[in-house]
Amino acid sequence: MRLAKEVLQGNIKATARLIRDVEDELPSAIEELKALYPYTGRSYIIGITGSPGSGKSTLIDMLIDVFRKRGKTIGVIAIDPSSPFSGGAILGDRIRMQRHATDGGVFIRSLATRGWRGGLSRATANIINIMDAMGKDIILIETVGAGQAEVDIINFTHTTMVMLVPGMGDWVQTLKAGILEIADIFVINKADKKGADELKAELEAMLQMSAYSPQAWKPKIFLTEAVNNKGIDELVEGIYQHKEFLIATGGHDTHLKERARLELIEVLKSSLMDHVFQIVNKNNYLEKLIDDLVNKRTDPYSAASDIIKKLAQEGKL
Ligand SMILES: Nc1nc2c(ncn2[C@@H]2O[C@H](COP(=O)(O)OP(=O)(O)O)[C@@H](O)[C@H]2O)c(=O)[nH]1
Ligand SMILES: [Mg+2]
Repeated sequence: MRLAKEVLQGNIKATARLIRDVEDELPSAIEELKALYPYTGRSYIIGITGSPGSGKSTLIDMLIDVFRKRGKTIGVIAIDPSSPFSGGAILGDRIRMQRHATDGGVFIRSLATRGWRGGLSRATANIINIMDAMGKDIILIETVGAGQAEVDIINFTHTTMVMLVPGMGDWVQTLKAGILEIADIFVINKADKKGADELKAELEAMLQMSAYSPQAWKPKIFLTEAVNNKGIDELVEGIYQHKEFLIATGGHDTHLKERARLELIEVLKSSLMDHVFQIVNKNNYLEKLIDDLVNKRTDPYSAASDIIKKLAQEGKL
């Protein structure tokens, strides 16, 4: 538990080391995570989802500035499909956020979307918890919102921002991914480009057609030019408004509960599967079952239930 202690003191080296150990799935990392858990649940978590190139990293860079001026410490987790399984900051993000690299109040990590045996959302949850325990006031998570795991990550965030840019392709793609429903705030970035106002009108019309209950939060729309540092203060105000709304309506507690539920289920799933694979890999049991399936001596439901019976017999359940 040596690392956990140092993480709690805000030690950057120890934190980076623990994140690496978590990525490498070292058993010792689990012990450190257990020791940190009581100190989690204090950060305000903000998700930014949008297509690659829409300007998420650029916006985060600007948001860091505003939050730092307000005295907040920041953690950033950039989840990037193009990033190799390295754990280091990927080049683009490193360039775009490098002016904060020497600021001890800012901690930036990139996560690859592939290579997570225990699942991307569990990996993200672990890294959120580490930054949270480290004492970061705000954690910003950048995702492209593509796979299911990335949509799941939204369950960890207090405020979810969906970024759009002028141009139909992006708009349709977002609709398809079904992430429209999860937005607390829409950010229309690259407002310097043609079509931003039309996109805003289109969005407004769409929101008007959606049936929000009177008590519910109605998504807000902000126009930004991240690269020119325009519209950022207004957006930050919008984030704070949503935060106030959450606190006033008890959504903050609901969020903690949902986060705890998701974490437990994720860990449960992967530990159960670990046990399952220990059993089925023994004596070629899995291969035998597959053979039985191919030869129609059994069916997937009966085979799965046989595996669960075996788990119980071996005292794993
Ligand atoms: N024209 C314009 N370009 C922008 C704006 N914001 C970001 N960009 C550019 O868009 C490109 C992609 O930005 P990046 O932040 O890496 O996007 P990400 O993939 O969503 O993280 C970069 O070249 C940025 O300089 C903006 O408001 N207007
Ligand atoms: Mg980026």
